Amino acid sequence: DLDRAWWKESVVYQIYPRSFNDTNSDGVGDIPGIIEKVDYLDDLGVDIIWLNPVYESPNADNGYDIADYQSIMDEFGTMDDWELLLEELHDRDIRLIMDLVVNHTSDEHEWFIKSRANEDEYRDYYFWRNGRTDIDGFTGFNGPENEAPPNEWESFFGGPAWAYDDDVGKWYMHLFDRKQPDLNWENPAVREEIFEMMEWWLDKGIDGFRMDVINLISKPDSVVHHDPPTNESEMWHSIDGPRIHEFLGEMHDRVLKDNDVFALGEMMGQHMDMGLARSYVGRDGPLSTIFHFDHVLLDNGGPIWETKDWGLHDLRGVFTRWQDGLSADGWNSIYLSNHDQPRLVSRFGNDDRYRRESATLLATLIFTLRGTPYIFQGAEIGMTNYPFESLSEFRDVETINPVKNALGNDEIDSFEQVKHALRHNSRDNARTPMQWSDAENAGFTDGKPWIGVNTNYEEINVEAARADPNSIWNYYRDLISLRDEHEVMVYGHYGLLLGEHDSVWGYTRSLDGAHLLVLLNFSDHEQHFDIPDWELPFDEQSIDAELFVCNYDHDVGNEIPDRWFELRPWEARVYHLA
Ligand code: TEU
Ligand code: CA
Repeated sequence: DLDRAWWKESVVYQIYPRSFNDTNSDGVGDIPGIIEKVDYLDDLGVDIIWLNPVYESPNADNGYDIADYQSIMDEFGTMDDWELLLEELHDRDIRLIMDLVVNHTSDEHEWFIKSRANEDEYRDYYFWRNGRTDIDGFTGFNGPENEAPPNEWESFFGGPAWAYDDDVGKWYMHLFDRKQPDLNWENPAVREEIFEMMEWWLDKGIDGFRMDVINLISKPDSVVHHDPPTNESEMWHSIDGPRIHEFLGEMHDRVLKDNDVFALGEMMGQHMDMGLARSYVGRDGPLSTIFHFDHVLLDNGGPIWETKDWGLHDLRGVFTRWQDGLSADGWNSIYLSNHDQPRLVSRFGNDDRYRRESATLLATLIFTLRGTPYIFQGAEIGMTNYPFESLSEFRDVETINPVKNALGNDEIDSFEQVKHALRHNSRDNARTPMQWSDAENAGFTDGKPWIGVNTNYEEINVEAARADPNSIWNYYRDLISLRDEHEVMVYGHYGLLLGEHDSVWGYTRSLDGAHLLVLLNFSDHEQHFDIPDWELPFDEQSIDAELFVCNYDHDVGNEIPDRWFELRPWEARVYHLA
């Protein structure tokens, strides 16, 4: 019993509309620009589009600060444009999931405006709390003199997680930017509004939601009940908070259960317990699958200007824990990049000498682990990080705010000091425009792009990639169609091989007597190794092996050479055995 679902068999393509394709020359991508590219998406072979927020927003956090959940941002087009996009996608059997951002709204949302105006009904839509006056000389928080925020929580974007409002005379909580006040899910009226809004979108015909930071919606008791001030570490109790199962369960019963939807939850935190993970996405859980952060926190985690070393052991360890943890119950999401992360080939591969090889190796990983695979726009042509030279080139609050704060309080001396870390970590690496061709601005816009186009667009672009049979693009396309044809790629059981190897990640996937043998060389050097036969779930003498996928010229033959292998730098090889 495979516990089949269409969203398990699908490949997701993520579109960041602002940077995808601009049709009216204002330098900002738009929905008509996506419509222009639906044939491109269809050609690539993807099954689901995840669209980053396109709702009305003042764009303090590029659409993650929503002012109206039921209308389209002017810059991106109209509701008619959006409806046409849905129709064009559905005509090609491509499904659409929308971003659901309901941990917070914009401070320009009607609910917040009414809440701030002290309208009774809306007062408790957000968390309004009194400041602290019990600490001497505690100023500088943009509140009244000698008043500190209700507690020491820090926003994920730097600075206190509370902002003072003069009219109300109280502080409101914002785990992200001050223009993103957190909604109070304790209030049943808030939940009702959200569920109705979700139903409204489902009635329009969408196929599911990607739920932004959805495991933050239940806040710790200290804030809910406004106990005396609490310490900073308590803010982490917002992650998987006390009523999270109750809230998601209610959403499931009320909205998700009766619709055949893909419910994808983004879940902050690190090292989630596997029992907890199964409670979210297992057979009886409210969600289909989640995004966890374990692998993307390997190389950072502190301030944005710090990086940490990681090795293959760490990366393989993370994925193996999740593969094993959800093998019998639940379903994984396999992503190596998105709009919040640097480019995958720059981060996990070698974007210089082995750009093609390492980008295709990473694609092999994404499509051969067990779970739903995600492509963030541009990954399919091996787009790289951007060589930022000054702070003025950045657009992202999560980069700019903390760096400005740190410069202000002398935590860092200069931009130069943090330049290399920002080039590595900043979310803006992912947000530079899609490179369509070698025309000016990479064919993204005829105007002035809202953020710089990577200077390598003359070499790295869709047009060039499609024309080259050995390109990263064609490799993605082949893997997507192979996954359609071979069930073992979707449902096969994951078994780790060579668990101690420093550079090679090996595993098998097995389903009903069919096996894949996946070998990935995560290094700039040749690797020679053999696989002990007791590690293999099959007898290689009595089984027919076929070289199924390889990111080098196929001159290695079909045989599995007595379990003795030589892999070239960043070589990826997949054998199919039956
Ligand atoms: O992301 C949550 C989140 O944790 C990131 O902002 C995180 O800080 C980053 O990945 C680490 O570099 C979601 C959205 O994906 C993001 O774009 C929004 O800014 C954020 O929520 C607030 O809505
Ligand atoms: Ca535009």
